[in-house]
Amino acid sequence: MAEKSSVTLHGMWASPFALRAKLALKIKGIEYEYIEEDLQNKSELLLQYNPVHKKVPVLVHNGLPITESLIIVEYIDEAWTEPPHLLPKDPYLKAKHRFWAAYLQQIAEILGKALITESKPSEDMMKKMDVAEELIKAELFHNGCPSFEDAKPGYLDIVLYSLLGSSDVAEEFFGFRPFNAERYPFLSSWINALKEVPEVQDVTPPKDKVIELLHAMRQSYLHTKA
Ligand SMILES: N[C@@H](CCC(=O)N[C@@H](CS)C(=O)NCC(=O)O)C(=O)O
Repeated sequence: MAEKSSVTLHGMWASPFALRAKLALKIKGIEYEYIEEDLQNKSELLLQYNPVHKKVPVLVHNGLPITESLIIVEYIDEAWTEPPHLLPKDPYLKAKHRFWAAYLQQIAEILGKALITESKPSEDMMKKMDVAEELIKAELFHNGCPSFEDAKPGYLDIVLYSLLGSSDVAEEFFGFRPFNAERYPFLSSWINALKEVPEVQDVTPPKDKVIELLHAMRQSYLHTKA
């Protein structure tokens, strides 16, 4: 990889998907230019780079656009070959990480819908989380606890954190905890360990600002519904 490559990220400060790209760049130590998009008034460049979905994040590497957050994270890991590596090298382990990332993403989508309608997460969703709690621990952590003292977060950590890292925000805004440490001690301790990582703290948007944005979004949702 040429040293003087140009790297630009189009994001939106509160986007959990843009957070994935920011985390991957930060963990890999890649310098980049950041362009904050107004999602109500998207830049011409964003529309040109992501004509299909017209969404953030978009990573532009030496003029080439890469879209979709998970594809961006994998691209970053492959294009910058120096450690830390975000995905394991072993193909089987890599497949496992991708599998669990997709599973967590499914859960978060169900949770997201429940939060929009302001209904509590269903027992069905909680049971899906029970499966993640039990099997990710057994399969990937050999029943131990995640720790980032000697290792940097990787792909699966990035996905978990982007999806469930702000459950305290959800609790404050919606008035219920979608996700609790009693039922999910492993997932909770994993997220708590991630919250201690400086790279994670650097890119996490401020809680108060996110809550303010959620209030504004709810107002405009109620306004369009009325
Ligand atoms: N599947 C996409 C989802 C990206 C996404 O939903 N981005 C939102 C911001 S959180 C967006 O750009 N929304 C603008 C729109 O829908 O017009 C990814 O993983 O990158």
